[in-house]
Amino acid sequence: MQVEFLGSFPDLKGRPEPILPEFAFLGRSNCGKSSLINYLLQRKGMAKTSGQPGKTRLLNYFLVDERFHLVDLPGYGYAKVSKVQRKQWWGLFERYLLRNDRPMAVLHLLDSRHAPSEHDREVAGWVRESGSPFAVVATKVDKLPKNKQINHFREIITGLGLTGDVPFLPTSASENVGRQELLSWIDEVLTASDHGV
Ligand SMILES: Nc1nc2c(ncn2[C@@H]2O[C@H](COP(=O)(O)OP(=O)(O)O)[C@@H](O)[C@H]2O)c(=O)[nH]1
Ligand SMILES: [Mg+2]
Repeated sequence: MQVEFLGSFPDLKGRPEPILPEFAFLGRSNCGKSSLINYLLQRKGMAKTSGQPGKTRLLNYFLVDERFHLVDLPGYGYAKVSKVQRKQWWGLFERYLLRNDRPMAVLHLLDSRHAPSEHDREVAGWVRESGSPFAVVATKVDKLPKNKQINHFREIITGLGLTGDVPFLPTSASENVGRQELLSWIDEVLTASDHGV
């Protein structure tokens, strides 16, 4: 896999031109987004992982195999930020998701151990509203006992009100679960967009 970092952007202005489809990675801070991106790309330090949530405040763009853009969005739901900043982030997510000036798809990440939060549900609403193809990704499944997984998955599915046609992808960046499924879904979306869908 060939990966190139294209830059970090504080806002929608100045982003790479919408020539290629882009895949946005979105999730609550600490849900495992940076780890999942690094796992997917098989690059340790591509997206910054950190124990300090709320660190990534920019839209980070990567070019993958000269075929699509991967966008690492700031994590939401981190408590220790100012009201003003929180408002700015929410504005940014909403505009990013609803702008619709480019072909895009969304991977909405949720930590598989927790039921969806109010924020998760709000974001899920915007994702649906955007009309973009999306998949829900349950992260850190290695932290769940096997016999409990199905209950946690169900909690996420019903909590977000997902319909049966929404791909639901269980993953673990640390135990190598779900990478092929993620890549297949991305490939499916790219193939569909090649055909003008
Ligand atoms: N056990 C386990 N821990 C994970 C996994 N993915 C991320 N983590 C841990 O969860 C914390 C947050 O991960 P990070 O990728 O920085 O989350 P982000 O804030 O959403 O980007 C870190 O301590 C990671 O090591 C996983 O698949 N399994
Ligand atoms: Mg991160």
